[in-house]
Amino acid sequence: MAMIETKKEPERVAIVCYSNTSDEKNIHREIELDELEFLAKTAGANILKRFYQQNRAFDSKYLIGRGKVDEIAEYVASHNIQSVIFENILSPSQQRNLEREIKCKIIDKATLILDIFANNARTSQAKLQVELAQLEYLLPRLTRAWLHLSKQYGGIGTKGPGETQIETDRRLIGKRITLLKSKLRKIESQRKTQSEERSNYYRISLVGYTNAGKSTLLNLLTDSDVYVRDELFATLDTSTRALNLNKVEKKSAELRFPKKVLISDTVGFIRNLPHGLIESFKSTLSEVVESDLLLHVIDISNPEFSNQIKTVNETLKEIGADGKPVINVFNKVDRLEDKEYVQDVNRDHPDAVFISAQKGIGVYDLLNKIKKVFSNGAVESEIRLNAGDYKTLAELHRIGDVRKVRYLKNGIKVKVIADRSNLNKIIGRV
Ligand SMILES: Nc1nc2c(ncn2[C@@H]2O[C@H](COP(=O)(O)OP(=O)(O)OP(=O)(O)O)[C@@H](O)[C@H]2O)c(=O)[nH]1
Ligand SMILES: [Mg+2]
Repeated sequence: MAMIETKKEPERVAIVCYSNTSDEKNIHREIELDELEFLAKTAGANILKRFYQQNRAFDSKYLIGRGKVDEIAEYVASHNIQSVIFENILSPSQQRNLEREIKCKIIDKATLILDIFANNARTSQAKLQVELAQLEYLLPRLTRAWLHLSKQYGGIGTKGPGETQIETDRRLIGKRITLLKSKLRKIESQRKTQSEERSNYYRISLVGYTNAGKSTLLNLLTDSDVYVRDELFATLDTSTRALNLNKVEKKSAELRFPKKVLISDTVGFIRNLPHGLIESFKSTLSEVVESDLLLHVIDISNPEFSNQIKTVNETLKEIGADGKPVINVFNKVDRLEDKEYVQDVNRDHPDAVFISAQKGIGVYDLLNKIKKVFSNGAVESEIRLNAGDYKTLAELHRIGDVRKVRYLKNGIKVKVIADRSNLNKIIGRV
């Protein structure tokens, strides 16, 4: 029997970006719209038109000007557009006003990202986190009009919370939020136990802008098979694997650390990530916060990489993971036509490593660099711990090379070689 694949038609979409700064050459406008278009495509949209408005007084009713609203409405009507997606975050009332005038589903960037997250969540933790973020974000937006529209149009922007939940009243949604939070707390405490078991390990996290190649690099370094896609937010769950640093020849034989190394891959960051989302993903990201070293993966082939670095650094600060040792890993060098470009970038980032996670270029450089961080940034220090503070002693064993331990009547004296910033954290505490 012949099987005919019937594929759902992609939703017909127009995208809109509003900016109140002037941008003469329109560089940013194109870049912002490119990224929004990539997000919308990931969610299953067919983008037929871009609208842009800049350098115009802010209109609290529609965000964009009335004239632009009419222009979009006309296009939507004549081209059978199903949704209009805004790069900007819309207030609930702006969304309602726009929906009324443009007469189709209006989606903002936060809703779009939540949608992709809902599609990509695999583990129960990720699913709970996404549902929580959706409910908290959508709660003030759950109006009759929105309900009506979401039923009518389906597709992007309506992938959950499930209709049954939408139909219950806000009090029930409030209850659901409380339940989700308590479930997440339980998962978090389990994770903490797991994390304590891991305290004998030196921990590395891959961080970076979405689509930079973090998962590809994890696979390369650990011979794993985690999900890789040319999509934004392909990864939502944290995967942790053992990393064998001794793939590299032992040159600095006198240093015996780190003994056991774990490396984790996690959700990527993006410009203007809605704050509530970061909030609800904090426990996924706690792996990053607890790491001893971060590998910041950067897509060198993306012309926006400098801004992406900024975004990542800001997000790291927001989750409380700044100030850790970081190696900047410029990835996708195989995509560069101009090989001298690497040298230019290297000049601005002298400590960076240049690799292709896909082609396996530069891996040994990277592994050596990781070892170097352990040894170069390392200082020898004598620390005095309180008597019986075996927990800190174990931590010192984990992060460094403990050379000498003397048990005194009133404390423990430890001579250790370890990375300066990791060591300072411990010294500041004891
Ligand atoms: N040409 C080239 N492509 C790469 C390289 N590394 C990764 N890619 C591609 O880039 C895309 C994204 O890779 P991922 O590893 O999924 O990126 P990620 O940072 O984990 O992305 P998210 O999980 O979505 O945030 C995939 O299509 C990869 O095949 C590389 O070194 N060279
Ligand atoms: Mg990934």
